[in-house]
Amino acid sequence: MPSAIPRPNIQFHDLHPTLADFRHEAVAGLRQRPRRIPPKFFYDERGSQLFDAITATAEYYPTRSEMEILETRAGEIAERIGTGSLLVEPGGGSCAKVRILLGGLEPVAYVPMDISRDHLHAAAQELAAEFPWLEVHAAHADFTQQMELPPSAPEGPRVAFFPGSSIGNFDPEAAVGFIAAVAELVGPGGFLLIGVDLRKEKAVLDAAYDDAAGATAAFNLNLLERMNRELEADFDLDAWAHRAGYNEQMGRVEMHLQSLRDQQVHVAGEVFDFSAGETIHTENSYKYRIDEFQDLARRAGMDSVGAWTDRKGLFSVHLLRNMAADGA
Ligand code: AVJ
Repeated sequence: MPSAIPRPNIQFHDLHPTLADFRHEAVAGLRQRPRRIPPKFFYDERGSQLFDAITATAEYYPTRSEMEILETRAGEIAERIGTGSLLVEPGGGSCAKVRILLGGLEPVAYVPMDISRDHLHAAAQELAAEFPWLEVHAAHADFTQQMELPPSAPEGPRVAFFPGSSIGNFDPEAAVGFIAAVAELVGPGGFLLIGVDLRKEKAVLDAAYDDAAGATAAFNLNLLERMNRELEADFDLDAWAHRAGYNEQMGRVEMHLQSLRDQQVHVAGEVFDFSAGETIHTENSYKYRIDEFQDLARRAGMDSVGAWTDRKGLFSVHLLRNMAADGA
């Protein structure tokens, strides 16, 4: 009888469930000057929904541009990587873009890692049902803290997938550190397939991060609502505004929440005084030219073995390889 039931092709692993310490990091960030809260805390259930709404706006081009590149180049990418790899996706909680790659890549297993546990479990379950031949090892982890594979993951040439220009949330120095950590994870000969948003005209970037329908504003303001929900905070949403824009000098879009008046707010039992005009820095989204990003990757020990853009030249996908000699 048990032999008639197909063995489920999915496993769940809790690697570092306690590291997502919203209370600690939010309060510490609000005490700083300028005040800041790390963007990884955008993604509670509501935040993940609001991000999906952003990707559906006309102004936010990254998602559809990257999909175009992956769809057009999936064959080429699979040819350069080869089949039978262990495919790892840090932050891959929605398991969405990887579908484009699975048919051509035929990995031995797929390991999505994400800080958002319920989101990850639901998406991984759906993926495992859709691809019954694929072993899925869903790892609940904060990859910004530590990158490690679940011990039961099978062996195979390792490929990391980091789409969406999530790399843009890191300062360039931290991006080098992240890519170096990925290089170590995939080992000599291992690959990183990574989506990177390109520098471009300010007007296009400003619109992409302040869409007319207000999806991005709602996404940013949800951070205050999340503190109200989870940290016994009392932010008055009418007294805060979404601010976003391209800082050309720094090569990044910045997002802030701006206090519209002098006000006092309680968060996790602590009192915070905000003056009118004061901001909380909530996100940086760095943009890179192709050659600029290749230089950055080389500093992390990875060489370019492919770079593609969409037809409009808005977004790029890089294939990088750890060129260290085996055993080095
Ligand atoms: C998910 C970090 C790639 O920077 O474009 C979208 C997040 N913030 N709109 C980005 C985001 C505002 C997004 N990343």
